[in-house]
Amino acid sequence: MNILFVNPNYNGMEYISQGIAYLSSRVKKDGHNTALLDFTFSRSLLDDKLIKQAIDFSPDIICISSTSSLFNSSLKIAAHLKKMIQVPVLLGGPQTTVAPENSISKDCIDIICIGEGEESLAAYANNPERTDIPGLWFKQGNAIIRNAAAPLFTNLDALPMPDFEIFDLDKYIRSRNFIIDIITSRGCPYSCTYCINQTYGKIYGPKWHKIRKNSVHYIISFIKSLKHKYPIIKTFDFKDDCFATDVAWLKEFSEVYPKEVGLPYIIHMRPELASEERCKLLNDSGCIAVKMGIESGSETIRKKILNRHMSNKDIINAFNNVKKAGMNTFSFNMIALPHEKPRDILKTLTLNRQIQPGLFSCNIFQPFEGTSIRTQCINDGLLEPTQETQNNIHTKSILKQKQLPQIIIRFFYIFSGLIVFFPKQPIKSFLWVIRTSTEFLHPILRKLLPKNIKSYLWKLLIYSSQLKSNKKSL
Ligand code: B12
Ligand code: SF4
Repeated sequence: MNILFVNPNYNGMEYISQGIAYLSSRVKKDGHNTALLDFTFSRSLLDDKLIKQAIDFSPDIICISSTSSLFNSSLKIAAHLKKMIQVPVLLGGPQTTVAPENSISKDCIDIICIGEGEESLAAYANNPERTDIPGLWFKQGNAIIRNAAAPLFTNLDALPMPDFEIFDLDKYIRSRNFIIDIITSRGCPYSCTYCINQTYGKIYGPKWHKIRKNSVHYIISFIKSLKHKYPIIKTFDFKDDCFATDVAWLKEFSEVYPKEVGLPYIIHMRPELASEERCKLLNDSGCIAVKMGIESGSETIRKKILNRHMSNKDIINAFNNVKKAGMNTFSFNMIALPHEKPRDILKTLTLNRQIQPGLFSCNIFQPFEGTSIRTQCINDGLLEPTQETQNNIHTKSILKQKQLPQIIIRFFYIFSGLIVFFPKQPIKSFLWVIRTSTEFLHPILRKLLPKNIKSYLWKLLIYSSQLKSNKKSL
């Protein structure tokens, strides 16, 4: 069967979709052909060149991978492709997992996938007549066949190595300053109220919260093959929800990685896990930067609204440990959280000011479907149940909160970097304000300017921060 994947990440961030990479390698293992329409570098959802590629491939099925932010783009592409290629459209990814009913209700979608899709897609490709495939929902006339999710596979090493060749990898690597992303695990032991891991927990039960990890051997073999094929790669970016949970794994990795790979890498971790021992293992093996979520500087909001139980002291210690070990830090934050007051936002910015992370991001909170925080927003009268969540993280809050008017949110959004970095890091704070101010002007600027000024400023901020760390040799 010819399987056409679509990455609707139109004009988006240049990160590899690990989901598509794993799905493609899994179906190739069973002898199917795959191709990808990747909108990441495209400036139009109706890109003629890409559409021609799709027709030339003559697919038997169109497989779109979508987050909630990309749902509208996915629908536009699906509707357009359907006019030209009369084959079923299968939509999968976080969007269908968190909002299956809404997703299957759209005319241009024929099948959806709930949860992890490797085995479901392989089963469909091997027998497209079946409608009892675990993990897939099918439209049949006016009826919908809703099959339960496929059982969670526990041995990640049993999956063939992800198919990165399906992407224009050279372009991805160059566009991100020679960094490439990889994932070594699935699942997260925590259950923050705004995160998809809660939904996965409901679908798969407690098994989901027990992290499944690839063996060190599997990961090193994959990285070595990538490094061999693409010697331009300078840094690996591990996109795991929580990279360093398993100390035994980390010890083994930190022995093998420097000898066998020897390139700098970046990870994401919970602040509670940033012990001196873990930080040393990470730093000694080549980790140059650790990204951690602070999310809110108010302990009450963190505990009661976000289900994050670390104290401010834990967070400060975590950032100190990472810095002391010699690595750069990156903090993630959200503003305009439910019931947040201006003084809570100030607490978030003040905590970051105290910590002085190498880089920080501060986005406007969005209540994604399927999360318990969204249900709470609806129950508390802050949100209409029918209100869809799109990607407004840089523009506005969709919550109705009298104590936090949009103008205040915009003020904090624009000046957050200034509050955090000035005067200690004046250039960074200045660049931040330009970047956040242009987010609002982005739609206008995009029409006026030949290039995307926002993305250049953002890259300048990130790379100026990473350059410092990249100097460190292993
Ligand atoms: C890496 C990552 C990113 C990267 C790359 C995204 C990408 N292309 O995958 C970057 C940095 C770009 C990113 C950005 C954002 N992200 Co992000 N990101 C992740 C993260 C941490 C890992 C994704 C991953 O690689 N997973 C592993 C792979 C194997 O799983 P997968 O992609 O889900 O694919 C599996 C299934 O979904 C399914 N599947 C997927 N597609 C398809 C298609 C078909 C046809 C089938 C059958 C099955 C199927 O099968 C796959 C294999 O099992 C996830 C959290 C998570 N644990 O998933 C958040 C996550 C996807 N991100 C999220 C969010 C909110 C964002 C942002 C809005 C945040 C922001 N501040 O801008 C942006 C939006 C970006 C966008 N264009 O949509 C949310 C999405 C929630 C939602 N309802 O959509 C997640 C789930 C995190 C969370 N807290 O809940 N993100
Ligand atoms: S720690 Fe991160 S990945 Fe885990 S549940 Fe919380 S937000 Fe999600």
